[in-house]
Amino acid sequence: MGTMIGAVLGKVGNSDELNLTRPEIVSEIHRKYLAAGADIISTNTFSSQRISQADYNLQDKAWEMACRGAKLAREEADKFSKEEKPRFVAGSIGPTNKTLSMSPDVSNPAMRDITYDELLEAYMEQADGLMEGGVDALLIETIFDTLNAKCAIDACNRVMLKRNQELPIMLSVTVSDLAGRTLSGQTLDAFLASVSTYKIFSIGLNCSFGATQMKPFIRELAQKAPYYISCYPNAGLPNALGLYDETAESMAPKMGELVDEGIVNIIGGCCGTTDEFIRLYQPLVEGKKPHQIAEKPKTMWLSGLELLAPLENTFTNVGERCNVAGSRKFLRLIKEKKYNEALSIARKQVSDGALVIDVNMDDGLLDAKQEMATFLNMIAAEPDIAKVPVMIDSSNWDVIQAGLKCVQGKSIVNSISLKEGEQKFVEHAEDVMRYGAAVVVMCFDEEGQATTYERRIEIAQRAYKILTEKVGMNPRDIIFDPNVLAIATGMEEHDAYALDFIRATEWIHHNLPGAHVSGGVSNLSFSFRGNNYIREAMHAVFLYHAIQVGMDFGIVNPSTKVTYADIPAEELKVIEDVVLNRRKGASEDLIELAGKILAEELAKKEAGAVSGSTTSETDDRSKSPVEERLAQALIKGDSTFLEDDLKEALGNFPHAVDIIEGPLMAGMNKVGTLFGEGKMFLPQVVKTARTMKQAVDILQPYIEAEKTESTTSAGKVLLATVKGDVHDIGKNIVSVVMACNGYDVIDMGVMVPADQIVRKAKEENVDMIGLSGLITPSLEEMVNVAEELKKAGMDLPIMIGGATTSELHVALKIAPVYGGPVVWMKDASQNALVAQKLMADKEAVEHELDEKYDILREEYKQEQTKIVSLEEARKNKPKYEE
Ligand code: THG
Repeated sequence: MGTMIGAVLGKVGNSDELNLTRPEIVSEIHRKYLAAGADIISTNTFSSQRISQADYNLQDKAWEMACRGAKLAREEADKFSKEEKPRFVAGSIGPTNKTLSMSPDVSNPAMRDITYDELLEAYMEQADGLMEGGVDALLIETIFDTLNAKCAIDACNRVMLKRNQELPIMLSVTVSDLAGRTLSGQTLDAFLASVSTYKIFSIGLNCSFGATQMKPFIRELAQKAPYYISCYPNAGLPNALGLYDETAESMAPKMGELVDEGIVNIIGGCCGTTDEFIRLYQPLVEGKKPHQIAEKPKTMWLSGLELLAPLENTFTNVGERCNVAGSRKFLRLIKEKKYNEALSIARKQVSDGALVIDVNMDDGLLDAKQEMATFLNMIAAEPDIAKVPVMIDSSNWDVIQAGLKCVQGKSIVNSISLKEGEQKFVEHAEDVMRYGAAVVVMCFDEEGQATTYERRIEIAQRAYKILTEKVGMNPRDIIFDPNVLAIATGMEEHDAYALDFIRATEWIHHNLPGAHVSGGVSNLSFSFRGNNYIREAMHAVFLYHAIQVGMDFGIVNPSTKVTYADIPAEELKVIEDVVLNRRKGASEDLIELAGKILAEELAKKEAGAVSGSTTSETDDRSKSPVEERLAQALIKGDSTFLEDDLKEALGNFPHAVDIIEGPLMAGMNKVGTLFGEGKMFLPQVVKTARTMKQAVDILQPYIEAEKTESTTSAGKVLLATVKGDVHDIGKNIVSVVMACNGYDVIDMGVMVPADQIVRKAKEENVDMIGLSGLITPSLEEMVNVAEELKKAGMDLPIMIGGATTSELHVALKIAPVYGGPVVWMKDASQNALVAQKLMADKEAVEHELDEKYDILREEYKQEQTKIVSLEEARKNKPKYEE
């Protein structure tokens, strides 16, 4: 058992710079932890990479910071290290301040702040600095975006290869809601799938929660992750003031429970903990049995936001429709850049039961690389699609790589083959592993496509050997595609194609242990284009036989209706004769049958027996009132009927803006509640925000038209997300609501420093200022902004909003340092109302606030004295009671 420390220094300000400017402070902290008994200390290098350091214009010092940070820890660890108690240094690598999986702009979901390659370079520089400084392990921590984490692992592996030295890689994830998802929306088991191709030493959780809240998730990791398990929580959840309530004494028994349950190997502390915590954790692990590593998974793991499992003895259908070469409609939508409609094709496949979706952008007139990235980035913002894994389909390796750089799940590369020789094949396979994917291997080689049974199995066998023995790929991550080719084409040499595919499938299933078999099923029936019934019937028959002998993946149209059992006996006989090549002349019979069926269908259509699509969905919709439908649209983040519903609602409300403040805001609040309860996760909330924005855009012309009646501005508001924080969904909604209420809004964006807020407020002579922030350090920054405003002689009203803000914090910390009114906003729907009150009678509001805050402060003081006296009482407790 080992104990370790977590992120030692706070994340406010540039603490990593201390490695260069005040090394003695950092060394002193390391010494304290070592003296407390830590076996592993982590370096003060959480943000020592050029992306985060650019905030301080210190990007060119990043390497040095990482290296010096490692050296400081190394020196102290070596001083304490004894043979019976060696001390180790884990090089801390944080998530950076940018995310690869989410858009910084709600209205442009395909946008990203940074590219995979930029991040990779920054991580490589950091890992190199850490290794140069002599760390024993690389600790990728506070992971909240799996794509960032995969990029960091990729970087570490490359640097280790370059430096010819292998170090253990430790991963530590932060779950950010009670449902156990990461901030970017992945479940923990989906995360495990995403990193399953890498060599990893340990995995665990840090930050976010206290020990109690983490326990069920640690238990899950211990059960499923085939690595050592670590856990270094915060000192409980931060309270209303952004402070931590747990003490070393109160935390230790909780950490002890994890040890006693045998679900951890490494424990330690994160935000809010100190060396004192480690001192008390140390005895907890002595002589205790460490967690026994879970067995390696015996099935294939794939994931999107969720895990696709178990993939054994089941058939996995891959939706074929998001393919520009396989669907004229999809091609047209991409060409016309109608991405939302293109997304609805993906969504329909998932709701029709596709477990994976294939995406292919190979078209001569498209920039396939660009389109692949755009579409996958757009999917990432659609949780109902992104929950499933993607199959990245291209015959151009650059396009596949571009796709891999956009997905946080464990996806499938479609495809690699031996057609350009063994060296290229190995290179591509290694790329597949370093991006954390599984792979389709086509039965092609230097001589071309395998069309016979013998060639198919010969190539599969050769590829299997190379992949498992030379590349070190897990056979479960290999999917062979023995080439589904068109049959009944009128050419005799094509007659055995399907049967040979099926025979090859059986051989692979029996002779290449662990490997899977897939095929592009719709290829089979190309010669029956236009005759969907026959095509579907042929696919059903083909799958019926191929699945029986081991085909466990198939690229198909998930919306087909014809099943094997539906096919009338006499039709079935003909189709089966063709698919299984049972007799000569069967093809001709099938062609004849197809002609007959087509003629029948035409006759039916002419008779007016249209079986058209059902209208049940529309019927269901019109049953509920429009207000309810609008709220639902927001909750689901679904804008399909938004325009119609809003037009209908316009008839029910006197003003367009009432719809925003009424039903739309009600929907937003419901989303807030669901999020708080862990029933929704961030990407879903982002979708809601986007739908809200779309709704407002639709209403905007009506609001403008109504405005001309009263052209005067209600007031001028300045909005900003404070420095150190990039979250702006809430702020953007406030901006919309305020604008709709007739206010002139000056939105300064995110990461806005105090001095700029002060300057702008003066220049523009605004009536009030709204400060927004989501993370805990923003609380401190808001106090700073209030102080700066006061120094500049201002006393305009300040509105405070954002997830970690609280009325108590405003009362205790912000209001006292400021001369004017500071109002806390529970949610975005309140701003307009409060602003109106402030404009009407600022003094009255101020007076009301003063009274309320006095009461809050008094209550807090009494609460505090209670706590202190309780602690006193505990200390003075007579010995025999213990
Ligand atoms: N193996 C692997 N990947 C593949 C294939 C394969 N990817 C592409 C393809 N083959 C599988 N996907 C499709 C998608 C659509 C069709 C066939 C295969 C198809 N489309 C209709 C047509 O062309 O007639 C649709 C026409 C339209 O809607 O416009 O048949 O074998 N690894």
